[in-house]
Amino acid sequence: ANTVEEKKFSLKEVLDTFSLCLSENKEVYIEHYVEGWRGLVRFMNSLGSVFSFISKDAVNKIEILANLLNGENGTHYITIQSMVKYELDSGLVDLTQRDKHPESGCRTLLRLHRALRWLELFLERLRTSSEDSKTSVMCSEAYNESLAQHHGWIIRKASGMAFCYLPGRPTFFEVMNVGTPEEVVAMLGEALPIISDVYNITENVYTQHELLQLP
Ligand code: 1PW
Repeated sequence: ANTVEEKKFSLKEVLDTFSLCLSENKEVYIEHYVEGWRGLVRFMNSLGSVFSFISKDAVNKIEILANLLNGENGTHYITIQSMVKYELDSGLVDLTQRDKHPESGCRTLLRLHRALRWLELFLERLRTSSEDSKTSVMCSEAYNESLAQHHGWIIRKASGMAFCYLPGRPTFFEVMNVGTPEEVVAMLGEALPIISDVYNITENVYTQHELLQLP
């Protein structure tokens, strides 16, 4: 009977997905990166409808990458490294302004990459927070330190408003569905180095190819 029962969502499984992202020689698999993001979106949606505004753009970008991966040139989209090489070599990236290739894999993944930094900073704050810490404050601090620098003021305002609707720390920990607060903290301690690894490797690839400012 358990097989038909809908599997309970756990943030641990989502974060585990990111550990599958890294190949032996530290390349980042787009398949698992996208899968990790699908999980994060499910998590965001479970926080309430205010967050569907935030997740909507992520969903759109996830689909763009999934389509490239499943498309006729999909073999070039196995890893972030192979995607960057392929798109640059084939002139498929708009480097100075959005023009012929408004939805290149490189510029699309860059947006998720920046958002992953936000997630990393936010989860690190949650991990080291005390019982009376405010999730909305931790979330906006993490946002201001990272993603906000790439957003115009309308999105910044809207995001700031959405953060105010985040559930408090106890509920937030429950929604993660990992276990006791101590278990959540331990899980985050294991997951964060992996997310940070994926982030740093991607950041290096983008830095090497001077792609961090793609329009
Ligand atoms: C609690 C879990 C938190 C996970 C982090 C989720 C990040 C979601 C991204 C926020 C998106 C806000 C609205 C969209 C803005 C877009 O303009 C922007 N997209 C992103 C992902 O920053 C830039 O994309 P664009 O307009 O250049 O295509």
